[in-house]
Amino acid sequence: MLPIQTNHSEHKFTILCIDDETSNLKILSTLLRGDYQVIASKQASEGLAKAIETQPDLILLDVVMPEISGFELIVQLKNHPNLHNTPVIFITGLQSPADEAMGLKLGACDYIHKPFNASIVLARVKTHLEIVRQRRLLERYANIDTLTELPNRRKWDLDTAERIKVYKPHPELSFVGIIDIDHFKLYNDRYGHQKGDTVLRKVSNQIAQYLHAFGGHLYRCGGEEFFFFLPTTQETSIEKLLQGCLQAVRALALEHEDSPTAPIVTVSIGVATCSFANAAEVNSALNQADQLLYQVKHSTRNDYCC
Ligand code: GH3
Ligand code: MG
Ligand code: MG
Ligand code: MG
Repeated sequence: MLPIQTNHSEHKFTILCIDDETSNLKILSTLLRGDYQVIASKQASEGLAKAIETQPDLILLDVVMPEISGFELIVQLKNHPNLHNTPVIFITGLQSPADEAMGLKLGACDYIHKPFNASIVLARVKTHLEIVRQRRLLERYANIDTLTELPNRRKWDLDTAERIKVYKPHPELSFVGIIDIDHFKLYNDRYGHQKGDTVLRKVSNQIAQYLHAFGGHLYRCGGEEFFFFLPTTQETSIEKLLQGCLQAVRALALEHEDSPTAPIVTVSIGVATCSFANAAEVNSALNQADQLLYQVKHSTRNDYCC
């Protein structure tokens, strides 16, 4: 996840300046380096390479350059999957409304005329970086469940799409699974919703930590239901790994006196293999995991099925 920077953060925003005139780069660097980390590039192609490599937070871009124009370069920047959200401000001697309109149409967030006024550049840079900060904050909150602080269902969908995108033929099989707390309604009835919330937090964080050690990720996808992704396990069999997961929850020894399963909080798990070839395959694996979870729920609970 992207870092969230604030004006007070020790980690400064990075600004990439691309301009074919050394004197412009020097003035911009001097102007900005007090508050920001500045990277400068005299050539458009080198600027693109630096943008890809450093993923700056903002790009200041000249238009008239010998090799590739700023108008051509912004198209490449906006087409790059890791840069399409990076704000670009044109700083240029081209002053006609038609040029300005073109720059904005191509995706620039702002357009500043040369010779530029230092205070105006600083003010506009600050404004656009504040928008960057707010967008990252929103992105982060959109992907996190506030109670458990685990990734949420939306993040599961995004990560699943990403896994499908990087799918290559003959992948190693990985696993998807569903975990559900046993007799949780009875827990709430006996101990109250607030203590229930605490149990949700403790149990889910324990499982997330456990799965993390095996390269797995846990997501809160329903009230007391969690999806997980787990890569192929080389050293440990999936059975052993799931037994370890159940044991990690039991080790918390959270009292649940009304549970017909055990006097402590337990969970049940359904797991299926998945190669992430396409969305239909993932859905089918999740359905299978759900059915296997259902089987556990209708036998002993506090167990897994795969
Ligand atoms: P089973 O073993 O079959 O899963 O039984 P269960 O009682 O856990 O299953 P059921 O689906 O009937 O109940 C789920 C309960 O989870 C009901 C609901 O009150 C509780 N729950 C869901 N979300 C939250 C939450 O955010 N906080 C708390 N405290 N309880 C929640
Ligand atoms: Mg120029
Ligand atoms: Mg449930
Ligand atoms: Mg339950």
